[in-house]
Amino acid sequence: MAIDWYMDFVDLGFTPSTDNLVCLYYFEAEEGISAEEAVGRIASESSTGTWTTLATLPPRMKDLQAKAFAIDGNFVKIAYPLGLWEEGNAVQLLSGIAGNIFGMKALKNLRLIDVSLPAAYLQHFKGPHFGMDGIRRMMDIHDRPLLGAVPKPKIGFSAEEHAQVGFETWMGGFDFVKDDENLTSTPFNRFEDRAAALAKLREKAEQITGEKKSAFLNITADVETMKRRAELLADSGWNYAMIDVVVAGTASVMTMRDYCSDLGLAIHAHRAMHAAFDRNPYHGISMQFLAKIMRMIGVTQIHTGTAVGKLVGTKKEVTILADVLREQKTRAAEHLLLDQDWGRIKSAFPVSSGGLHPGLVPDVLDIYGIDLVLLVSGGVHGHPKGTRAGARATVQAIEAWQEGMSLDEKAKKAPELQQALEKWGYYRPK
Ligand code: CAP
Ligand code: MG
Repeated sequence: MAIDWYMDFVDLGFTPSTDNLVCLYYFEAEEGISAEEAVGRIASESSTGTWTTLATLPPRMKDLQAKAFAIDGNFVKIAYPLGLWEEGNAVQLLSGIAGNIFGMKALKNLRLIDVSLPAAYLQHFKGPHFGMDGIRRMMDIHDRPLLGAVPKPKIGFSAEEHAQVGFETWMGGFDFVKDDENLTSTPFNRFEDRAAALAKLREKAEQITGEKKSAFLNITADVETMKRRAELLADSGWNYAMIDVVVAGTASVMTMRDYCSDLGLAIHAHRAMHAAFDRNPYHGISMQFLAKIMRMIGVTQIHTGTAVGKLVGTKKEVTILADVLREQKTRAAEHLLLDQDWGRIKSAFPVSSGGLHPGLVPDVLDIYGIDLVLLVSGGVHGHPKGTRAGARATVQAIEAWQEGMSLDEKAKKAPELQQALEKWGYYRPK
């Protein structure tokens, strides 16, 4: 009598229907396990199966089983019937396609690369409240990247000191002041104090410059505290809230998406901790999968890397991430990406950050173009003449790129850029 039934989850002649969810995985089977058996185990454990055959099965079982239908070397595509999934519950989806399977003894490695979400599944999600167009209208910025900086050191300023650095950042021509991921509310810099101090100086900077200024204040905490902080932000005239979406968790992002949307707040998503599961190319979950789930839930923007800055991430990866967030449709690319039609779901901005300075701005813009939130932090506050000059130098680097001029050429008439290049040149930090 058969002990297991993994092969029931493999059908290499199967063609997915338009309402199936399809996942692309990279897998490495353990010694002694065939590729077909390995993918059958993945399909089984991520849908309806258990490790052994069962005495009784309800009649609907056949219709709910996932099917591994295409094996190409170490890559497999698995189709999941729509009926497996609760409407509008992203957390439940992760418990299936990104759950137990990563710990199976029969696999040496397993990586979830992408999921193709059918219209029938997406219809239960709202996606981003604003979209890139909505944010551009809200900020009145139409022909350049959105620009922000995190006061550095990451944590240590009082609320007043933090707001002063923020003011200098705005006065240098930047649009946003961003909290760092590990700054929430500390005894020396309470969230409420920071929000109030920044709001006062935001008004001053707006009056002086005639430009719209804003901030990404980090509300990350338990959900009830996040709600209170979001209300406070809306009450003091802010239009964004920031959440560390990985550490806060998918469920809380779902709750806060609606809460922030009702308050008219966009969501800046920081991805701290993502590299714990996306850095190993053979195991874990890809960043593009995280980005896709976050767009589906409805963050306004999420960090996607720089390719040239201090943190890992290749140019290819960054380009795919930008497409996943910005495009209405993405076309499959072998072993990298699946087809996706976002339908009525709005776009989200990629955010490029980490180890940037004016000398690297053209490289980042070559990759992303202007539909981008560009964060330059150490590379602004470390400018020899201070924050305001550092922000100016960054704006000048963007202008140079837009004018098709080299930075060295531009620097002849842009002293702040000249000083930045003297300090950092085209250095790529590690
Ligand atoms: C950038 C940053 C961001 C990283 C996160 C930092 O500062 O604020 O947290 O960009 O990485 O603390 O490092 P610098 P990613 O510009 O001073 O490096 O955007 O890749 O998620
Ligand atoms: Mg940071």
